[in-house]
Order: sequence, then C-alpha cells, then structure tokens
Amino acid sequence: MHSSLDQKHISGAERLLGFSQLEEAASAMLQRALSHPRGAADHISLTVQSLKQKQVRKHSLLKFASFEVDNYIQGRDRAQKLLEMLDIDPLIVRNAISLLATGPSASGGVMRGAALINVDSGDRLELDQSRGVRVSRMDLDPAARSAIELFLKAQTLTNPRIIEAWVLASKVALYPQVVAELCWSDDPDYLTGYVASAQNGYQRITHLKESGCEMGGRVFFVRPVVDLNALIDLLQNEPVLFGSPLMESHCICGT
Ligand code: WAQ
Ligand code: MG
Repeated sequence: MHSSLDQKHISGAERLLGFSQLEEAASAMLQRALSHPRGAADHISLTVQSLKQKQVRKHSLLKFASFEVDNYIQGRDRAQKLLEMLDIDPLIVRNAISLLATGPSASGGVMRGAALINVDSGDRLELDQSRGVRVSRMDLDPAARSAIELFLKAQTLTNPRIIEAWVLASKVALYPQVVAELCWSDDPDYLTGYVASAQNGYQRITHLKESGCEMGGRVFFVRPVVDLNALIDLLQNEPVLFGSPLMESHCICGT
C-alpha cells in the first residue's frame, strides 16, 4: 500500500501472506492510510501480486537490541558511533544523518522509499530521489508471530510498526552489498529509529528526532562494487518470510 495527500507521501506498508488473510490485511491497510498522524490520505494505491510458495525464501530476523537515550541529540550521536563501528566514514555518516533530518527527497521533503549511499564516496545512488527504493515482499512467518509479539510485549513494545521495521531491516541486511541501514520515522509522534546491519543486528535507538517533526526516512549504505540494478531488484522483489532470531542475543543497552 502507498498513500499520499496533496501528492506528498503519507504512509506505505507491505505484507506477504496467504490468500485467506488478504481481505483482512487490505482493509487494515486502508484504515491505516485514512487515519494516519501525517493526515488522512486523498490517494491510496493497493497492489496485490500472487507468488508461488516455493519462490519464498525463509530466513531468521536480525538479533534485536534497544539503546535508551534521553533525547535525539544523544540518539544521533549513538547512531553515528554505531555506524562508525561498521567502518563507515564519519563524514559520510554525518551527511546521511543530516540528509534525513533536512528532507532527503529531491523536493526537500520525505521520500517514499530509501536513499542509497555509496559507502566509499558518499554519493547518492538511487535513480529517483523522490521515490527511492521501496523494499517489498517480506513479512513475519505466521508460525513465529506470537512468540515475537510476546518477546516484544515483555519489554512493553506493542506498536506493530516495530515488527514491520525489524522485518524490513532484516530483509535489507540479507544482501552482502549492504553494509548498514539508518532509519527514523517521518511520523511526527514516532521518535524511535534504528541502525541495522548483518554484523550487529537491529539496534533501536529510543530517540532519533524531536516530537512534532515530520522529517524522516531510510538510508542504505552500500558497497560500490555492486550490480546496483540487481540489488535494487532483490530489495524490491525477492519474497522473504522471517522467523525468530536467537532470543538470547537480546540486550537493553545504556547510552
Ligand atoms: N522501503 C524503503 N523505504 C521505506 C519503506 C520501504 N518499504 N517504507 C518506508 N520507507 C521510508 C520512507 O522514506 C519513509 O518516509 C521512512 O522510511 C519512514 O517510514 O523499533 O515507522 O514507516 O521502534 O514512518 C523504526 C523504529 C520505525 C521501530 C520506522 O518508518 C522501532 C517507521 P515509517
Ligand atoms: Mg511513516
């Protein structure tokens, strides 16, 4: 689903599910587009595509950790350090953070998808800087859902967007050309974001922006030696269902 208001991106969501759940999921998506904190959409597109079950790859989610910070300044500092620990150039990281803070789209607002940044040069690689790359065709394996929900509930984490973001980040991290992802929401009341990587997992940071701010987005840091079109095709089209990670890897980290 993708929705907009006055041609500005409002929200998007992706599911990968059985035919019997289609109606319920479609109706939940419509509801979501119409009751969104960024405004009620005036344009909603819903695309449904069928897949063969044997095409669907299975994988486990990234390991999961939360970093508690007091404010977004501390949070961005933490994100900077986590990305530098993955050997990304400090200046390229700083530029990526300020890109999301100021509006990554060509028009200066939010993008519908993610920006791709070359980890060696810092250059933007996506062809359309308003759309970016939209990761799609991923979901939680229904067999894993209740255990994952219980695991999160035990930490008072009940917002469904946490699972969606964890699943999306786990798909992005599957591809060896991706070094890391940085994300925070464009929703004005959702302040938590994350750094994710195959190496260190899904690392939530409780504040990455100020309340009321409508800027946000995603940056994928990618190695330059890639067949970029092949990577974009996998991000957009490869179907993947995610199961439980090793839960003992969880930790709650201080600043
Ligand atoms: N593929 C690529 N980029 C996307 C996608 C997608 N499928 N969906 C959204 N984006 C980009 C787009 O630029 C949005 O403006 C931006 O990400 C933010 O999307 O652990 O809710 O759905 O507590 O607002 C992360 C923390 C929440 C969750 C992220 O993002 C947690 C969030 P939103
Ligand atoms: Mg949003």
